[in-house]
Amino acid sequence: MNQLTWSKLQEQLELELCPPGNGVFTIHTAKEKRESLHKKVFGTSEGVENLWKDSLNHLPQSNHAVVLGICSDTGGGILRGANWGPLFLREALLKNETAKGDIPYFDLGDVRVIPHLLHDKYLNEGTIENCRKALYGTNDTPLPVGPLSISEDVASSFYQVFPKKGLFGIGGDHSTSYPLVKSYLKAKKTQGKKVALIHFDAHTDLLVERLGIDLCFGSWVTHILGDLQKPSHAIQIGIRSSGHPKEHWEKTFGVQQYWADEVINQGPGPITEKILSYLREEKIEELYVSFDIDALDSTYASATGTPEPNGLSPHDPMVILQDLAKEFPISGADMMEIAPYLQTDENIHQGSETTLMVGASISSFLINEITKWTQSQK
Ligand SMILES: [Mn+2]
Repeated sequence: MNQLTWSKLQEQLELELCPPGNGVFTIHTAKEKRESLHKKVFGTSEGVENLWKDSLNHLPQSNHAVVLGICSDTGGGILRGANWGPLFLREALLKNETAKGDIPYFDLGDVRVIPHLLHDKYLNEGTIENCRKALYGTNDTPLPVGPLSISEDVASSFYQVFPKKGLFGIGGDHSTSYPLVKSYLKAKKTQGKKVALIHFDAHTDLLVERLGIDLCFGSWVTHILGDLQKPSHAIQIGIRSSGHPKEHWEKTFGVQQYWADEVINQGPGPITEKILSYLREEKIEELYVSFDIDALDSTYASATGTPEPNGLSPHDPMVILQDLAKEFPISGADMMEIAPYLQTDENIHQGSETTLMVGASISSFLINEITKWTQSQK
């Protein structure tokens, strides 16, 4: 069954991905930021393509969390700009790392993104052929072309070859969690592992479709529920912007929700206790954490497509995550919807720096937990 070998996967990664920070197709925009990232990762900003390919040789030996950037915001649609999340968040993560070699994760690189595409199922054959030529130089390949399709191809191959490694995805709009979570859940099912999804967000992301599109930032959760053992293994925290009350979502979809006002009024401790006792009861073994930065109040997270007031403080998810992780290992996670060029609130001075700083501190925690889990796997 497990026919995919590391050398095949390596070929696939070299075709479907590009060096970290290069996922947005541009020459000049954010060039300095990109070069600065490359200096931190590779020690130079020259010849990065080859240095990145060489770096992939070390993946099998790595016992760190593996980072994958998905610079796509095609699945968003209110205020765009989350395509810059992977470059800027990495920069924020490495702010204090000066010399090459201190990077606290293994960087797989970025998905090669054609910014007009989403998923291959929305494309006709002619477009797929053209885009294959553009990305891979030939039409004679079965490789996918849309960012969600490429991401799912990469992540599912990754888990086939490395079932004991964990991915940390950087989006991207929240639709880019769909391929990450989908492939994670399928891999865990194959391994016979019982897992839960801990989803921080101001929104439920539980539309069936939005304007006819089923895989977008507002609907991705709906389409992974069937891959959980029970829909109640999806636990959503921080919800506050919704056209329906909590009961509607819990009854219609079977998910569990803790709205932002519950977390604020009861405190993160008691909420975590409830989640923990449910996870114990259900004999959950591992967690995937999907974090939409808009779960945080807009004073902390203004650089995002749909900032929302009355949200969590950065302290709340940290308390919840730290307490959950003491008992349930986090074996996969992502940070979504950070749009560093968006300055959505003029009253917040340097809003994108704040957003990146809090996004980086939560991401560091999650990356570190995935690394701990990886190192516990024998
Ligand atoms: Mn979301």
